[in-house]
Amino acid sequence: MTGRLQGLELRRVAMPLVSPFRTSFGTEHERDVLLVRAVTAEAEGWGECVALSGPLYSPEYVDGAQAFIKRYLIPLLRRFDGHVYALEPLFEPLKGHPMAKAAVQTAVLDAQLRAAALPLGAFLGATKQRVPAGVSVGIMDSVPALLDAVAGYLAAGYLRIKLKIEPGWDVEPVRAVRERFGDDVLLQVDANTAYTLTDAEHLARLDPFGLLLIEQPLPEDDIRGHARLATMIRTPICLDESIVSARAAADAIALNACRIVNIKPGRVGGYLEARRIHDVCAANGVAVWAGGMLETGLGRAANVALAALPGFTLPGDTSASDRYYAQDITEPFVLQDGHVAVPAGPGIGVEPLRDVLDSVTTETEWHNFTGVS
Ligand code: SMG
Ligand code: MG
Repeated sequence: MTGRLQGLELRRVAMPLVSPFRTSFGTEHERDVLLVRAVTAEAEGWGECVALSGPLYSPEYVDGAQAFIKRYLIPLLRRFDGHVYALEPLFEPLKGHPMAKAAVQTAVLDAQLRAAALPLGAFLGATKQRVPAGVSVGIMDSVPALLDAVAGYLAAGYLRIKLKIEPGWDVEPVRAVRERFGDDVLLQVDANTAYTLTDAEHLARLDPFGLLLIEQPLPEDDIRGHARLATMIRTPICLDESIVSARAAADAIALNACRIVNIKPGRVGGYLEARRIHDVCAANGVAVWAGGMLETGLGRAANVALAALPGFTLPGDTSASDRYYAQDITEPFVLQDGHVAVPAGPGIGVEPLRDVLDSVTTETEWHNFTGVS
């Protein structure tokens, strides 16, 4: 699995969301996505950069990721003709920018897997053909609006509900969802770093509701705080933003800062590192699940393949395409019996719908690598 790169396309697409998505750090109305297309003589592959428009979830943002790829990764790629694993040491001297690196790595991986006729799931070690789907529900203006949204998702078949929370929108929405839909619904919450350790007593008020987990209550670098919080509340702590590498996962587990880990390949530099985090967690008996960054079908396909690995024992944020998009840029992912099918074809297993892709494209740049010795 090697292949000289003939060039790289950077493409920006603007995808309107079916409804605004509000978290503790902001509201998304439209998804401005950077796509990377890697072209070799044998095949082409796609990678989706999960950076948001602004640096609010993590330090990266989409314009910055594109600039970083252009200025720092493309010069390295011009001479690259190795296995995708060789990209990691090539990119390693450049600090940070995991989402930009992941998008490029995924595009190259997809091209190499397609050339080798190997599905991404098989490459990673997937053991399932379909994965249980959860859904992430944004902060709403009112509890009745939230209950309507949750009712709709449960009727569609989602197997787990995640509520976004923040100070002022936590205990009451959780109580209301439990009262209306009962104790059997798999329910969890995600704070996106909105609390501090001084909120421990307040967060303990979530204990009676039997949540699967509370995701990233404290700041990204507050591992010790999460370990302390874990002794003060009964709800299991899951880390998202804090888990930036397999080493960070090993440390957080050793320090008892989390019992569960959310894995997002973009946050950790790609699917190779994501696979290592899965392995570290599995070796320590820590459950993992697949996170999401409102991906289009291209990014979703790869996430679903990852979620099919054996350590992914909790439903992920691997929703159907129509959770976010009326028109996806691939054939839509659909919910069947609360599950999403793992693509069976080579690489990520899906193709963009060319007309749709072109209709949402706002900018394309082609970087040609041929003719370079
Ligand atoms: O793709 O369904 C999805 C999004 C799931 O809540 C989600 N993602 O912190 O886990 C998280 C957030 C990050 C993105 S919020 C705009
Ligand atoms: Mg999260």
